[in-house]
Amino acid sequence: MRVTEAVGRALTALGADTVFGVVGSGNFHVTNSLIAHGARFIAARHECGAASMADAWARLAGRPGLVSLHQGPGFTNALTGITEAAKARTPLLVLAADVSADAVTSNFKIDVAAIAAAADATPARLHSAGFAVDDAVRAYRLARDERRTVVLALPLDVQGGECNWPGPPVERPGSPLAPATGQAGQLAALLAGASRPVFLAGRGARHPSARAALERLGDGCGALLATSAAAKGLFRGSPWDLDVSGGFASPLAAELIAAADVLVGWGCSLNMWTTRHGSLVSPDTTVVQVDREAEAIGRHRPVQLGVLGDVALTAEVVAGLLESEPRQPLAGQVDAADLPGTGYRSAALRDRLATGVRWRHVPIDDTSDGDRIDPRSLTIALDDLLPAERIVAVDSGNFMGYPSMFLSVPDQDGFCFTQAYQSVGLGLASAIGSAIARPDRLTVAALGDGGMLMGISELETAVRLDLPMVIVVYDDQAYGAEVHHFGPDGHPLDTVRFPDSDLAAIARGFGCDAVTVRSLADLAPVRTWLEARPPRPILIDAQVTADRGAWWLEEAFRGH
Ligand SMILES: Cc1ncc(C[n+]2csc(CCOP(=O)(O)OP(=O)(O)O)c2C)c(N)n1
Ligand SMILES: [Mg+2]
Repeated sequence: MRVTEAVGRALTALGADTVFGVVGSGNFHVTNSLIAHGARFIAARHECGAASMADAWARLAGRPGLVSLHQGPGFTNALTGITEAAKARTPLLVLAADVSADAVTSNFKIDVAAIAAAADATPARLHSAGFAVDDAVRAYRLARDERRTVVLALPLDVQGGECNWPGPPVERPGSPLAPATGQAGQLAALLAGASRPVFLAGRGARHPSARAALERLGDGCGALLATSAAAKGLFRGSPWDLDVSGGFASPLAAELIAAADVLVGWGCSLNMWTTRHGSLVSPDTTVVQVDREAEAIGRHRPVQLGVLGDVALTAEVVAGLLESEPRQPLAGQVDAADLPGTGYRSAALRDRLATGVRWRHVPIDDTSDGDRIDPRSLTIALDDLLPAERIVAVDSGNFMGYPSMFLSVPDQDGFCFTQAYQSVGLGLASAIGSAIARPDRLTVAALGDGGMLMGISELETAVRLDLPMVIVVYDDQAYGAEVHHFGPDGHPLDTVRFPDSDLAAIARGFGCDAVTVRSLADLAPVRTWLEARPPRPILIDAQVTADRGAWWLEEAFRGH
């Protein structure tokens, strides 16, 4: 059997059913082999878009995404998207064609493994025709089981070789990592004695089973429930949900998190973003980190207790320990979650959260002037207008807090936040990947004008695929992040300001519906579009006010 045939057969047998890419001669046969064995191929218009689509798709599908690339420039074009995926620990298998071993003078020759490693990805290679299936299966499993972005180089001479089909790969499912008894007991004791426990759930907790286990444990010890941005939505619907911790935290959420006496990170790195450079962790707080990877524990900040274990399983085990020695309810009260003195929870706090924890509860001084719209009012109006069953995909820039804070999402699969590399320009492609992964939901891409124009080639992909998605552009005709960062010091800003480009007209040219929005009344066509849901995107070119930088921006620049 030809190697490309065997590799496609093996990968689809492992469950690879969706492949993103741009096809050239080097990945033509392997892509067709994947298709022949049942995979769906999504042709992107730029390799970086293909990588970001696959990244978002994998985050929502919960299994490895596949990217198929031509050798040389096909691979390097994809590098920013690959780096984002690698830094976010997205399970991704990049099939990167490569020159033959003897093609030392080829224009396409680069050191694929060195570039992959330099971008935080894991290099792998088809070493020979005889071992090609083994190499491909190992690379897929590494991506899936270790949540790695693996770049599998496919040399053309190996691709063209012949091999024997070894039969479909045999799977041996692993079991979740149980916490050590001593560590689980220590955590149970800490939570039993906590007056104001707060859980911070991160990317490693993005699963309904983790939510169920954390809610059970939270009920047992009276914890308030927050997430990192990567896990936004996980506790949606719980009366104890504080939403996102960090720069995007609402004032009430930040106040409550900062007053915690025990803070437990669950599959959460507790990095500078989630802790607001540590300011959300008071010096007296006991910090605990639960993670299934030893090197993650204490990596970003010191912790008093590290628990090595799977999030859901550890929460179940600790909940069981707490339940075997329950707190004593006060006389006459039956709902333990309402008990004053039961951890952080009380009836009064529940009422305070219900009316004060969301950003839209915080009054704003609307800066809309009829010609330009306040991005906060715009986003609140969209939150009301758009169906609740949604996925919000956010690009990078000054604008990014508005959708992150004012658009609610239904669960842990409602927010696609490709910000591990802080690249501008990935948002549209990650929205497309989200829309493909979850056609049952409305995908909302939230972009700046800079990010929109950087990734614009994928607008053709969204139109070609008939994707009914909403693309909101917070259009300030500038790289606003830079304007607000450097402007106050009097620096010249000509390099980061642009003349108006009519993004609505450009989008119509691609085949989208489009509307320019200067006031809330201009959103009427969006309502009509939502009622009709035509099989094409609608782009909202929102001419936003930009008198001052967003309040999270200074926070962000401290991290540069
Ligand atoms: C690929 C890349 N290039 C440059 C930057 C630096 N940068 C950060 S935010 C930003 C401005 C983005 O402009 P826009 O998308 O319009 O969002 P705004 O800040 O105006 O809200 C730039 C250039 C980056 N993060 N990534
Ligand atoms: Mg802008």
